[in-house]
Amino acid sequence: MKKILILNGPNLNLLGLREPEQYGSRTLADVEALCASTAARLGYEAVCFQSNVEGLLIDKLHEFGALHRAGQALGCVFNPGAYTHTSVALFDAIKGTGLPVVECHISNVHSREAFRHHSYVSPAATGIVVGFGVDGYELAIEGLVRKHA
Ligand code: CA2
Repeated sequence: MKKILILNGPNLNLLGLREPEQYGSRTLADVEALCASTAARLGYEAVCFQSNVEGLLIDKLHEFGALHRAGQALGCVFNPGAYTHTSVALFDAIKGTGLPVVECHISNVHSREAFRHHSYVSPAATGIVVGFGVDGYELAIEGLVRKHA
């Protein structure tokens, strides 16, 4: 069964524990369970990874880039958290691996502070899902499968 990487960046381990008005009440474990069941329904295996360390996110993109080239991974749903707005290194990693990446944000970043309006990741992404809450992860998996299966 082909894999789909569900990659979450800094502070997303706090989901459901703080700021429920912004990010809802579901935890990261809930998000990962939703992704696992969505992927399974579509015939894929979700592999979930969260890190607060930029380099570990890059290493995971490299690992799945290699799996993608070997025909063992379809792509990635990636919420880069605040690194979205700062990280040229994540842009380079996505471009460099050729892994299809759907960028996913729980909140509508465009209705928030100006510093959240720019994404270094978006130009390298195959698609973007923004502002649908945690349900956006399900939409992102479905979009990845429709576009790349
Ligand atoms: O809306 C999103 O998914 C974000 O990627 C979330 C990031 C934020 O920096 C981006 O601009 C938009 C923040 C993730 C932190 O999540 C927390 C969850 C609960 C409590 C505190 C932080």
